[in-house]
Amino acid sequence: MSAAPPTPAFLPGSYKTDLKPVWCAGCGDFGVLTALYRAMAELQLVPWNTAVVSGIGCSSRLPGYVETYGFNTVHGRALPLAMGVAVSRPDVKVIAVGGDGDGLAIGGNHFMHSARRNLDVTYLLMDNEIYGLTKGQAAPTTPTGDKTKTTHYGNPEPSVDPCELAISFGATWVGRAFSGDLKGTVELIVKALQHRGFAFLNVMSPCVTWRGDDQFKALKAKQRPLPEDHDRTSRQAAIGYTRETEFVTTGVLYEVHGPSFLDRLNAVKASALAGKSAPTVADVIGTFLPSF
Ligand SMILES: Cc1ncc(C[n+]2csc(CCOP(=O)(O)OP(=O)(O)O)c2C)c(N)n1
Ligand code: SF4
Repeated sequence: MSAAPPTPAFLPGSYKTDLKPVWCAGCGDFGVLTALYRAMAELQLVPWNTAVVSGIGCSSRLPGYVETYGFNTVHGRALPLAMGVAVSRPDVKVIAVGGDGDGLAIGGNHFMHSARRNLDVTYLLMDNEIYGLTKGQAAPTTPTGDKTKTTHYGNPEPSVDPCELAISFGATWVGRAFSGDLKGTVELIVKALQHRGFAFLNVMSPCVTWRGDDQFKALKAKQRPLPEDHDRTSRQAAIGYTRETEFVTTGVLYEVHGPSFLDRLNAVKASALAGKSAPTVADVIGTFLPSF
């Protein structure tokens, strides 16, 4: 008789804290939290070697609900803090989370440069196309023409596609998920966490209070998976799935491998210790470790 499989050390419930989420009933952020618990359990992430970092917003409350080290920082500043943790404690898995306002408006500069640096951070953007916590103002991802608390006659501004921005600035892993699709979101968070370097997952996460039930229904109706033959190493192919209006295509849009920020810093350290004035490109590439 074969032996029973060993019980995993961490179950999804192991990552729950005593805090009860205060999100509105039906908020998409519940789906992201559940998916994160499951993904962490699948990878057996060790709580005391994991840090979840956020800015300010409804979505940014998430670190309080995850049994790891956590920071609920300042609006728009999740990524600078995540960078500090990542470079000072390379042994810690760093996960940054937050809303579209937090990450693309006030924190937009940090988002771009984290992607450019290929920072060793997994970034989960919980995109509800609105400022939720502050009661429904238009955000950078609010579609043009949509009525919000601050755009009574329809949003006159063009919106930004977070995945397009991440790819343009050099992120090495970019995916899109929908929090109403739990299984798909778990799979994508697992893949994002396994990537070495900046992994950006834009999770469409409905705000039932300020965008109404329609947002959930519209996203569900528009969701479709990437075709099997999608070339995820092609920027052009990936960009083709951004700024979509008819569909919300979910999956890994883009994935390439290259030196991460820590790899580059390690190359600088090695050069300095060897008495060289600066690392050569070969020094940096030589330290490159492929993603597992
Ligand atoms: C420096 C600063 N500016 C503005 C605010 C007010 N503020 C708090 S949360 C927020 C936006 C929240 O929207 P988002 O980041 O999209 O997250 P959500 O609440 O939708 O999850 C704003 C403008 C703040 N707390 N600090
Ligand atoms: S206001 Fe919107 S984003 Fe905030 S908890 Fe409620 S449903 Fe979620």
